[in-house]
Amino acid sequence: MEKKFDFKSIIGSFQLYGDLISVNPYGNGHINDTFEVVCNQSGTRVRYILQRINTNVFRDPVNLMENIRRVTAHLNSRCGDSRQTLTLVPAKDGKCYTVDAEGNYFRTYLFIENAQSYDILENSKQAYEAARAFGKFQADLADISGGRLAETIKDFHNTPVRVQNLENAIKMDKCNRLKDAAAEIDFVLSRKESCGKLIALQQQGLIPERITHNDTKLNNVMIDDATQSGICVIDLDTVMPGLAHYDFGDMVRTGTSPAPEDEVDLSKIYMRFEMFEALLRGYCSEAGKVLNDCELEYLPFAGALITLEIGTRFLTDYLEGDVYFKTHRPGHNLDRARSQFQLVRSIESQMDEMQKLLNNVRKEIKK
Ligand code: ADP
Ligand code: GN1
Ligand code: MG
Repeated sequence: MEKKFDFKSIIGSFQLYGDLISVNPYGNGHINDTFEVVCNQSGTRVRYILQRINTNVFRDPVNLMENIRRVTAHLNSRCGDSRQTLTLVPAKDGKCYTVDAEGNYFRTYLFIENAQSYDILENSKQAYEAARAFGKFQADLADISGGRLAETIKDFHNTPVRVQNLENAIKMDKCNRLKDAAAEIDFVLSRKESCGKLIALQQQGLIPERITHNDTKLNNVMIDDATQSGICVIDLDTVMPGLAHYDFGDMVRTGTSPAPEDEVDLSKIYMRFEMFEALLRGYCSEAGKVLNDCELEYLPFAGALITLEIGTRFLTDYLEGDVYFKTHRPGHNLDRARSQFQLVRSIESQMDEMQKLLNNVRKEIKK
């Protein structure tokens, strides 16, 4: 990581005790900078997670942190276990973040020990558990008090707006990359009509706004090493009003393929039906009680839509010159877009079976 920060002073401004031993980059996130901080507290090695908020992406870090403060306080009042809810370490001035001399915003969380987040799920038990944790998260936040949470990114899951952004990027072709992406552009534009489906259902009053996580990538849930249960939902920057489908859809995108998000060998990318089933059952075991019939009906569709949407965002970023997502090689965003579209194909081809399974699960919930 080429950026240099004055970690001693940043960490010194939080209510952390003991001697700082090390600070190292941590995790595989595409947006924020995450660091593992190790301190020596009277002979005990204690770890924390320090994050620099990406303010190019999150323009209003103060309201973002206020959302996170409210959400973690609410979850903590439900279950006071510091391994099951992220715990913010306060700064010495009482705020839940600090700003360094260069204007970078940092926050610190207690480190959740003896648990992992997985980029690729290894088995259907993990899928069930991760989805159950996200479903519980959604259900637990249904009665958060204090007014509507701030929208940390406007139109974050507004798929028609995401397609419009792609069309703008096509018109500009700033980096002369259009020539490499014709097939991918066709792929999105040929599905344009279905992109507004969920928003239309919401406008018709058939599906309600809820508090959703909006970034339910499967590596945003910690799985306990000993029990393999999904213990804690993390990465709370995008917790805000949304639709249940945004969360379930992104779980299908990230939890069903055996290959990574940027796999270049497209033959390795497909939706494992047993993982879809585990996600659906895990999610519904907690959220099923609150979802209405129309919400349930569109869960399989959400898997295809959100995968198409994130692929569209990768493609747009490729055309715009890789300005949003962190990239690690030339063409990285285009590779990511291609892999997402391959997964969309696979999800679409299994839609009938997904719908059949959904009907069974729905009957089980109603019993
Ligand atoms: P990003 O927004 O960049 O994805 P995350 O908040 O998801 O950042 O953090 C990146 C990674 O750091 C996670 O995938 C997880 O492995 C690890 N991580 C984040 N918070 C904690 C925590 N409190 N305890 C342990 N590991 C954490
Ligand atoms: C980003 O922060 P991270 O890596 O969990 C992105 C998500 C995308 C995801 C694709 C704020 O998530 O929307 O789905 O990359 N987060 C933001 O991997 O844009
Ligand atoms: Mg993350």
